[in-house]
Amino acid sequence: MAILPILEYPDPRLRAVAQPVAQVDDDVRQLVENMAETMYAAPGVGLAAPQVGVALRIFVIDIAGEDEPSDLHVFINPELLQTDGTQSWNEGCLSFPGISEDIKRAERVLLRALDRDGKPFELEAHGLMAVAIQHESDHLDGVLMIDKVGALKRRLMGKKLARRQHASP
Ligand code: GNR
Ligand code: NI
Repeated sequence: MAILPILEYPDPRLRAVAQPVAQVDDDVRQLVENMAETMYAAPGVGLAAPQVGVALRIFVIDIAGEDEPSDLHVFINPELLQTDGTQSWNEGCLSFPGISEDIKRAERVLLRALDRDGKPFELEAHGLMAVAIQHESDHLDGVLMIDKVGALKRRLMGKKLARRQHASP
């Protein structure tokens, strides 16, 4: 197991469209384990492979609270089948440290993906789980939080990030 470095905006690797996993083999399972360890260490509620520099369609999510048992979900080659309704959530992103913004997304999603064994499954999700699935799915297509906010907020985000990056060593 290993904790992997998380890429931060504006790293160009966060903008690439990730490729489907051809075969869920031991290398993929090793990557998934390392992604989960990296997510828990951060800590974050989700992590997509492009955030650790791997251009593959994989993400992990665990929305369990601190006082709850962990509940790791692994998604390989996910496909959003349906989305319904709207909700707004104050989102963060490990690739935008120190930033959070209200972002509007679907309230319910239905998706199909492969699990750690390469077995297909479908999942219907609401609330934070649905938000996290959409946030991570966006990462696989090179879409980031900053793309989801209006022009004014985007400028403010840009300034905040520039200030942070200027301040950090
Ligand atoms: O840790 C994270 N928190 C979060 C909060 C609200 C909506 C989405 C997220 S995902 C984020 C981790 C991350 O950057 N995943 O790509
Ligand atoms: Ni993110």
